[in-house]
Amino acid sequence: MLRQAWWTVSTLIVFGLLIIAHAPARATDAEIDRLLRSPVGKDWVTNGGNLTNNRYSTLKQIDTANVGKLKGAWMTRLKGSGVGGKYSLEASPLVKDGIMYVVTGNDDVFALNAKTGEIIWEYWSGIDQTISTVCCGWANRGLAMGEGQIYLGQLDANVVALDMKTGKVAWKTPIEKWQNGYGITSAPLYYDGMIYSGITGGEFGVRGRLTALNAKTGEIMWRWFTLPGPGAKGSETWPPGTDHAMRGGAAIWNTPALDPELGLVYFAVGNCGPDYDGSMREGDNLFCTSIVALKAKTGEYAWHFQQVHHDIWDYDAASPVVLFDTVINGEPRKGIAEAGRTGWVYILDRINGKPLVGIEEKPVPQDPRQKTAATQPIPVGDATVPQCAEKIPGYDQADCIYTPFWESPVLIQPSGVGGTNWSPMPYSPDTGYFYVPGTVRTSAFTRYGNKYVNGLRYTGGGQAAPIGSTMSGTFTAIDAKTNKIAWQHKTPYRIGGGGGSTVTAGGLVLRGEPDGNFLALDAKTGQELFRFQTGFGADAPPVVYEVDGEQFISIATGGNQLQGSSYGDAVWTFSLKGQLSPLWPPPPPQTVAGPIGPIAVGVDAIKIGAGNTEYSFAPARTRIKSGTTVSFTNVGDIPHDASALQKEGWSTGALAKGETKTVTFNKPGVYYYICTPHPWMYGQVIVE
Ligand SMILES: [Cu+2]
Repeated sequence: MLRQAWWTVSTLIVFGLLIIAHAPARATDAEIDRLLRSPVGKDWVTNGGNLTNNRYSTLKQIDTANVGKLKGAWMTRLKGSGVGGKYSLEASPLVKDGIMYVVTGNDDVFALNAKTGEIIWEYWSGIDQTISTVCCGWANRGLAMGEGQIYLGQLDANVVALDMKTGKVAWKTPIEKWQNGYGITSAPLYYDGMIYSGITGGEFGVRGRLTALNAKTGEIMWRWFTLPGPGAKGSETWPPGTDHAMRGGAAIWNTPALDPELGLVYFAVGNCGPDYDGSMREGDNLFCTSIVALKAKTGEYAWHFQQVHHDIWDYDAASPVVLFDTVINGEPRKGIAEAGRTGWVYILDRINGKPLVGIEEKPVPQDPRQKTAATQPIPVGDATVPQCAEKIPGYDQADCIYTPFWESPVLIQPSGVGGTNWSPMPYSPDTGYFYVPGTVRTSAFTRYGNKYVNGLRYTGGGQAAPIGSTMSGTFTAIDAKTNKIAWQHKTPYRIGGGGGSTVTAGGLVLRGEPDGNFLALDAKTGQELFRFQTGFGADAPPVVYEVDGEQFISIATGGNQLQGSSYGDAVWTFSLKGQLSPLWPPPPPQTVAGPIGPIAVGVDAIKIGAGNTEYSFAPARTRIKSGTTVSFTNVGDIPHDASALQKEGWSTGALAKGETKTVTFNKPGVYYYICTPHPWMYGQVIVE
C-alpha cells in the first residue's frame, strides 16, 4: 500500500516535470483578455463580441431615435475573394484601434482602415481549390485576435496565426487532413494565451474534437474528442464492441464561449454520422448534438447536455452558445443558451448544465429499425418555427418533429437545416431577449444504407426540400426568463442559416436579409426602423464599433450558398455621418425549393449518385446550347432515372447501376427534372 502510494507520487512528479520541460512558455495578452471579459464597447475583438458570444454592444450614439438617418460610410470590395456560387460570407469583422479584420469564404483575410475602408494588408490563403470535403458552402465564420496576431481556421483544417501589422503568417498548425473529411469553418476563440478551435466534417464520418493551441507558438496543448474512445465517458451510449463512434461526426461548427470565473469553455456539438441512419448506432450517441463544458485550461470534461438523443434528423447544435446572467425567482443565475435546429432555444445553468427554465424528457414516436431514443428533451416555452410539415402531393406521410423515417420519404418540419443553423443568436441584458433567426422549410427525410469510405460523404440518407415546396423564415425575440415568444416577424426568406444579428444599448437589433437588405429594429418591440439595400446577400452577422468618437455598424455582404442569396465580396459600414446611398437590389433568393448550387456551364454529362451521395444529380444545374445531347449515367448503387418534372416530358427511363442514356435538348428553356422513384432528387438544365 505504502509502496504503491510512493510509486504513484513519484510517477506524477516525473511526468509533471516532463510536461513542464516540454511545455513552451504561454504568453497572455492582458488588454485583449480584459476586453474579452468586459461588455463590448469601442472595439469588437472576437467573433461573438466578447467571451459570452452575446453580440451586445454598449455603444448608443446610434439609437432608436436617429437610426433612420443612417447611411453608408464606406463600402469596400475584397478584390474578388470568395465570390461565386460555392462560397458564403459568414464572418463578423473584428475591429481594434481603428483597424478592421475580415475573412472571406476562401479563408483570405483583409485588414482595413475601419474609418475609411481602405485596405491595409491582405492574406491570400492559397487553399487547395479542389477540396472536396466542404459540407455546405465554402465558409469561414470569423477570426480571433491576441498577442499581436489574428487567428483563423481554414477549410484545409489548418489553424493559422497572422501578424496583425503585416498579415504575414506567424505559424500554421495542421489539425487534420481535409482528405480525411475534416475542415474548419468556426471562428477560433482566443483567451489567456490559448486558441480554441472546433473541427468540422460531420457529413464525412470524422471524429469531432475541440483543439486548444498555444497562441504564441501554435503548438497543440490538448484535444477533447466529441466522440468517446473505448471505455471513455459516453462510450456506453454507443453499441459495445463496435467502432461506430470513431466516425460518428459530432463536428463543431461555431465559436466557443468561456466563463473565466468558472474556468469553463463551452461549445455546441453537431449531428451524428451517418446523419440519417441510426440503425447501427443504437444508444444516445454522446456527445452528438450537445452543449459541452470543459475546464478551459486542461480540456477536462465538466458537464454536457444533449439536445437530441440518437439524432437521425441532422438536428445539429450549430449556432454559437451564448452566456448570460439573469434573475429567476429572485435568485441571480448564470445561464447559457443555444438556438437549435429543432426550433427551440435550450436554456441551461452554465455551472452544471441543468435546465434553467425547464426542459422535459417526453416520449416520441418510435421506429425500431432506426433504434430511436424513447424520449427527447422538450424545452418549456415556444418554438420559433413550425414543428409539423404540411402534406405535399406525391408524398404519403407528412409529420412532426422527431417522427422517424426509413426508406420511403417522410415530410418533416423543421428540416435538418433548421430552425436555427449556424447563425448566431444575440442576447440583450436590457430587454432580456434572445434574438433568434429561423428557417421554415420542409424536408423529405429518407434513410438508405451507406458504406463508410474515407473522405467521402457518409450521411446514410437524405433530406431534400421537395421541389415546389415553399421556404421562408422567422425572426423571433424569446424572453430568456420564460423561453416564450415576446415578438416574432415572419420573414420572406430563410434566415436560420444566414443573417444572425447584433443588439445594442441604443435599443437596436441589427440584421441582414438574404435579399440584400440591412435592417435595424427596435429591440423591445421589433418595429422596423431602418432598411438599406446593400446590393449583395446580407447574410453575415453585423458588428458595432467606434473610431475617433464616431459609432459605426458594419456587415460583410457576400451572400450565402445555403440561403441561395446573391454573392459578392463587399463590406458595408454605416454611420450617422455616412453619405452613401443604397445599391440596386440583387436577384432575390428562392422561396420555392428547386435545384440549387452553382450552374455548370457547357457540362453535358450528368452523374447520378456520385460521390457516395446516392440521391443526387451532379452537377444539379447545367447551362447548355440548344441542340446539345446530355448524357445521364447512374454511378450510384440502385436504379434511378431522370424525368421531366412535367409528366408529358422526356425521361431516360430506369437506369441500372452503370447504365447511361442520353437526352437531346433542342428548344431553349429551363427544364426541371426529378428521379421518378425518388422525387426529392432533382436537377435543372438551362438551354440557351
Ligand atoms: Cu433515384
